[in-house]
Amino acid sequence: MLDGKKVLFSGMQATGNLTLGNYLGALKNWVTLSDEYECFYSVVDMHSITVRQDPQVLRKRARALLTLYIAAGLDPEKNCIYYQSHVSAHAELAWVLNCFTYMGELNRMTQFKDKAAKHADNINAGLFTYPVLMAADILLYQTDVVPVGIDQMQHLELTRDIAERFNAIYGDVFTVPEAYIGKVGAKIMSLQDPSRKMSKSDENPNASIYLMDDADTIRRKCKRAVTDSVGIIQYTDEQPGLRNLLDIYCACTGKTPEEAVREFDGQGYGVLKEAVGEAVVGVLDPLQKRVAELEKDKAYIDRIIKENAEKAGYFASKTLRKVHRKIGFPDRIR
Ligand code: ATP
Ligand code: LTN
Repeated sequence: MLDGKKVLFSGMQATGNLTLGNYLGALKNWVTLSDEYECFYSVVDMHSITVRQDPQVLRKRARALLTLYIAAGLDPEKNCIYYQSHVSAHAELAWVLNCFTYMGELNRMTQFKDKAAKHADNINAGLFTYPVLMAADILLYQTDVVPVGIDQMQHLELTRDIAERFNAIYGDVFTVPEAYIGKVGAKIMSLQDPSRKMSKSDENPNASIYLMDDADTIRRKCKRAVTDSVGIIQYTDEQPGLRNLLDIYCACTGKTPEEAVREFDGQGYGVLKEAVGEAVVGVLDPLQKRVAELEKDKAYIDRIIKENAEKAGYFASKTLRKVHRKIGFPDRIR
């Protein structure tokens, strides 16, 4: 609880270009929830370096992501939008939590297994302990709720286990957080292989719709989306490509799958694909315009970055001090 409100924390990595999956699965829900909670939205740039990054590109992407948070509708005067690397308490708490996390637990993380397979030449310790830094992000702010896509559920469970383990030894130090998974758009699949999630690190550019794709590109990608040979528009697991298109359509229009199926009853896939393209353009076009507007106002964004890092740092250091005291680190002499 902060100022009588429950606390929400979430973050995204500044790696690759954001996809429609990131927007519908995470960012869109953040905006919906932002009135109800005291919110911390971090650009988790420290997580990004678990795979190699070009320094200039990383800096640019981090700023673009922070700008996007605001463009998506998060008011930075009310929500704490900041860079993880500006608040050193994240790294400090992560170290402590490393000592309360087991190798076996980290070994089971599917994201680690996927990323290790993908980056076999750079399986660094940071990639392995990535979920511990994520736990630190969340626990530092005494977070109640964490809105994420389904793929992050395993990390959330681990965070809860670490918090409970710590609390069992030292008393109630951390709030044990709950995940918030949105009803629609929780897992948007690749347009080229509907058995895999849409991902910003996919090598095939046609597999993902990027938030900054222009209208024609979006329409073309929807038109080329892999479907099936059944030829009937229905919402079923047996037609995963079609189901994904309907999910995208519903997440963009606010309709239910039943309504969408009724709307396209008896029509061909081409009609649906076209409608999906238009629905996505309808969501992304205004978003891109707001990004362009915000990018012009450098001083405003700079002020947000500075003030919010201070605000986050203030709350984070409170928890960190409590942790230090509980585990027996000597008091500072002031
Ligand atoms: P990468 O593919 O490079 O690992 P990513 O696209 O999964 O990255 P993240 O930064 O790991 O991106 O995720 C940011 C947020 O977006 C998380 O909350 C995650 O659950 C959500 N998310 C990512 N991909 C999807 C998707 N396809 N559908 C729904 N939500 C998603
Ligand atoms: N691991 C997450 C990003 C992330 C995060 C967090 C999400 C880092 N720290 C804290 C929610 C809360 C991802 O890959 N999507």
